[in-house]
Amino acid sequence: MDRILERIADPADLRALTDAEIDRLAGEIRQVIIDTVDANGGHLASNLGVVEITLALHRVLESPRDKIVWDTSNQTYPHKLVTGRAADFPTLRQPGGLSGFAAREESPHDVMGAGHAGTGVSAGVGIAVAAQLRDETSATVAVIGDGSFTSGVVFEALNQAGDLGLPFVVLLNDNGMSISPNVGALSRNMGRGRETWQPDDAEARSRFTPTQMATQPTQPYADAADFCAAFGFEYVGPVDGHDRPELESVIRAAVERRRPVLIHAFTRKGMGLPAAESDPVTLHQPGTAQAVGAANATSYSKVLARTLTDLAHEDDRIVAISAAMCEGTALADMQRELPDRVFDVGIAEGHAVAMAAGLATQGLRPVVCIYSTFLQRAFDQIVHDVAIQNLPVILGVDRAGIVGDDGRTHHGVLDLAYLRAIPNFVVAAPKDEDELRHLFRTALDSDRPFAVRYSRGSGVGVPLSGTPRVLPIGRAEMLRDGSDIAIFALGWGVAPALEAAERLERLGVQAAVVNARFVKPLDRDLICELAARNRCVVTVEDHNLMGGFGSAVVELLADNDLGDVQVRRVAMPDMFHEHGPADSIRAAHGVSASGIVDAACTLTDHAVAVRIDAGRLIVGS
Ligand SMILES: Cc1ncc(C[n+]2csc(CCOP(=O)(O)OP(=O)(O)O)c2C)c(N)n1
Repeated sequence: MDRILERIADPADLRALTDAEIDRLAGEIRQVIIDTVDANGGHLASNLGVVEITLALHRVLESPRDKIVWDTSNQTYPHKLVTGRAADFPTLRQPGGLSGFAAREESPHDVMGAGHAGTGVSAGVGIAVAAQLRDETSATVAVIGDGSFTSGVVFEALNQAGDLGLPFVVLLNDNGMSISPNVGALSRNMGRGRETWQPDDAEARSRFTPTQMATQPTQPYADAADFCAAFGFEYVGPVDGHDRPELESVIRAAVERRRPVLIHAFTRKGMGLPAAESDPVTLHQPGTAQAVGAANATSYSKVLARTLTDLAHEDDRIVAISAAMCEGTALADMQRELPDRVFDVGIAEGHAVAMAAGLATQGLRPVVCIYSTFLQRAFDQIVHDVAIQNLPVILGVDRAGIVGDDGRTHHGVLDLAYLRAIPNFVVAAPKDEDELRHLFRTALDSDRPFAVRYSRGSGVGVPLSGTPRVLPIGRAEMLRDGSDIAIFALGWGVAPALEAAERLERLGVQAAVVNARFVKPLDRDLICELAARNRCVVTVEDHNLMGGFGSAVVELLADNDLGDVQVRRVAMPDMFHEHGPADSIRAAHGVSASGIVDAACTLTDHAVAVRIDAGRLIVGS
């Protein structure tokens, strides 16, 4: 039988389908998503849960004239499939293929790109205001998950939209889950009753016929309605987020109100795939078999969680904080052992850091583990609440560097630039998972604001040596001496730097290799001494060029009258990097052992003449 999906070139085509055809299409969409994620990895459970919401929205609204903003946008696979991208869908998350998120350049139906949670309602407010300014009558709907709804920025947006009385609909997709079970009072109170809602039980479902627009919701939903009313929003719900005809009528009515309306839909994360319904945490974003980092080595996150747990058993001042990422940062491991010492604050990175500052004022030693990319949201709290107060808050900057398939919204290539500019901070990166343990011990011992950045995935596979020890702050580690060139490497960069030094040696070039360990403070004496001696320097890091470790070295040399030393910085160029396997993304920009060799060979000053000719290394003149 021909697939209906093949007939959907544009969302307008959905309106011509019968109910039976639409139901069949929902099944086809689920199957395509399951098959594609199986091959390419990606967000599975979130997408299976929004199939009916997507179909209802696209049947009622006329996208792209009407605007649908997908918060976070990791749940846009069904949307992609019905907006002309079904044929390209097998390329999802592949190099050069479709993004795993909404992407403005991919389709006019992706009115706003995203990847970070909580911004969709604000973008929707901007779009609705723009329509008003232009006297346009198009509708604006923002779709947001209950996990993302915990982001503080959402409330700022609701507050303004309600005040302006904008014609604007927020569709809250409430499945009770963030990546882990959702946390917080709002989720608990608004979600009351979710337990008795059963999408596969007709009798239970009948209790969830949508509240009519003008009808007062009954308890327990009065809480949700009161919450919305306080923000100037009309509350509709809860509605069954898998009952497409019902959703269509509610969305149509809400849009026609031409005022702020919040539709509260209950959905089941992973709907339609029993394995995803019963384990939406694991199947939130299953990966592919492709490993990140050394095979059989433990991940940096897991090593950190183990270390922190061990240290926390001995030191009751240690507490850990996660912003909705207990699984990803592995703090879930610590939570299982020391549940009272780990706080999941929801998708609230700014709050996480400011809360840590508060804890530190009371003599505790908070460790906040956040992915580099999400830490961007807490920049002011890092400056204002941690650094200016000079409080001993430790930032575990997870997923630092290129992360791979999630692409440009998720790469952690800016943290050095924004952290090393902040007075009072120590900023460090370990060369391997064992050093990660020592750096955290050092951070806990230091009584200072301290950030440690580490890569996604496995460590390099070194054994973990005994009890973590305190390292001297600001001291680098000389790994190998050499008289022609000095390679200063940071974190991830150390392993390829050592490999490059060996290859250079075979070419007759003696390279010194230094594990910088600290970006701030830099080891001034060692770096200047080696630079002065070799006159040729290569820096290596998994970060963008601008403001990174290499920039710090160049500044140091200039400030110490070594501005004439030749420097090549191996780092990612000043751009947003696409999705694909992390190693290939880095290698495409010379951030690899070969790239370091190439960079070294372009330095004109060193003792052995080595040059690149037509892509080949030529030793001698
Ligand atoms: C600022 C920010 N912090 C953390 C994340 C990681 N993250 C991606 S999806 C997600 C859970 C979102 O839950 P919800 O919005 O309820 O959507 P669901 O997947 O349950 O449909 C989290 C925490 C993020 N994308 N952005």
